Amino acid sequence: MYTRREKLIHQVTALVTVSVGGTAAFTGLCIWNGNEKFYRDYVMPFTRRLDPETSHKLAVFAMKHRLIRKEAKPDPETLATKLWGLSFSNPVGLAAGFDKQAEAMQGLHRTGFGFVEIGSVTPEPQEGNTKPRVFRLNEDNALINRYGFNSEGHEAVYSRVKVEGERQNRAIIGVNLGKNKLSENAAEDYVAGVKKFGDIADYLVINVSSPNTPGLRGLQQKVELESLISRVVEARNSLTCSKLPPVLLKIAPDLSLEEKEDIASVVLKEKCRVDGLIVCNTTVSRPSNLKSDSKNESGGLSGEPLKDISTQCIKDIYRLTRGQVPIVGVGGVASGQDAYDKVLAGASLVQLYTSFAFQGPPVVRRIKRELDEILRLNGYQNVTEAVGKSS
Ligand SMILES: Cc1cc2nc3c(=O)[nH]c(=O)nc-3n(C[C@H](O)[C@H](O)[C@H](O)COP(=O)(O)O)c2cc1C
Ligand SMILES: *[C@@H]1O[C@H](CO)[C@@H](O)[C@H](O)[C@H]1NC(C)=O
Ligand SMILES: *[C@@H]1O[C@H](CO)[C@@H](O)[C@H](O)[C@H]1NC(C)=O
Ligand SMILES: CC(=O)N[C@H]1CO[C@H](CO)[C@@H](O)[C@@H]1O
Ligand SMILES: CC(=O)N[C@H]1CO[C@H](CO)[C@@H](O)[C@@H]1O
Repeated sequence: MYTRREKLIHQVTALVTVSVGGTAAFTGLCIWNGNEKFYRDYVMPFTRRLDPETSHKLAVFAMKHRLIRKEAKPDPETLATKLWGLSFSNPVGLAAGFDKQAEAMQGLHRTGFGFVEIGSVTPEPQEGNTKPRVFRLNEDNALINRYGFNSEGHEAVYSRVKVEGERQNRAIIGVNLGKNKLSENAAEDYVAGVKKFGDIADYLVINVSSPNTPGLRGLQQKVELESLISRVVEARNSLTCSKLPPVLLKIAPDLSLEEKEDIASVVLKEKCRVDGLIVCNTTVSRPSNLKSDSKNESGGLSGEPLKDISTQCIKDIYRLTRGQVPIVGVGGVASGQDAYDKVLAGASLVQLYTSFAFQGPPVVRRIKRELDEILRLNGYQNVTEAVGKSS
């Protein structure tokens, strides 16, 4: 019989040998017993010493081989959410970019996420930018990335999603569609994605995340947007599968009010009527209070510094779309209160990435527990009742 402390030491030793011993020793993570403190005090400080891309790979590896305990407790009734004909047992999803190649969906599902968004996936395989391309801003609880959409391409990713889709107890899977860097025509790449993944994705995502194309302003930009979205919606409507997947549009936080108004007015049009908006992507802005050395790296900033920017963006979009288009709120969610703030601002579901990178799997359970408590405390029977209550 081991004491608690001996067990911990054993766990830490097993984990530390990862750096030298490779995969076998990595099973040290297996012993994880759902202990938030263990993660906070040992696992995450350890992974923080690795370069962030390696630590991301290790995390995907752990999830892929399901080196985590299955969340045994069923989600509380308060967190159950129905949207697009799908039944989410909880509204906390994993944002795009963590499981880009769809390798770890089952492990992520077992961790307790209510849904998992894979990708971005581009039609053809592509390498992305040169390394280093991810930076950890430890003092700011933030990341900067300029991955540049490394993707194994439609074919490879499709075959994995298909396997997951045929499982009994499977994750709700969103597929985030990207465009190839060298592609001349973004709409064509998205349409190809709709055709490829339409029959197996629970929802599809396209992005208009680029803040603004220089030289393309006002009316012209709006016309472009309209043409892009209508082509994607039309491609979805012509699918022959039994259930048409909802199409969501992901937007950047770095939009002027005018650009937000344009997007809102476009998506409310009949032929551009998307089923949801994901608000938001990373920001190219750099809030002046950033402390970490890497703050001057170029790329998209995520995590805590994005939190309030994102919540404000959700409020704006909820108001501009008059609550008629469901919103997935994402950006700096790291606690139940953060998730609740997004819901009050107008989000029906939330997603996270950076807090998962910093805190590991226990963050999911904690957010769910806290959100459940906060909802009850405020007299809400479920998440849906609280949507948009602060807007
Ligand atoms: C390393 C990294 C890679 C990402 N890759 C993608 C991507 O491929 N496609 C995408 O739509 N969003 C991507 N994102 C953005 C996230 O999905 C999310 O919108 C953003 O990080 C804000 O959430 P967070 O503050 O919880 O991280 C990425 C984010 C990070 C940190
Ligand atoms: C949330 O509560 C409302 C009642 O306020 C109810 O109509 C709805 O069905 C509930 N949603 C879920 C998913 O249970
Ligand atoms: C998100 O934002 C980054 C810059 O912050 C941009 O490079 C990227 O194209 C955007 N879109 C997606 C889907 O990530
Ligand atoms: C992954 C992906 O396709 N990202 C694209 C998002 O949209 C902008 C244009 O609005 C492109 O520049 C990105 O490449
Ligand atoms: C992209 C960039 O300018 N990087 C610089 C950020 O600042 C550090 C020092 O803090 C430099 O080493 C980088 O070259």
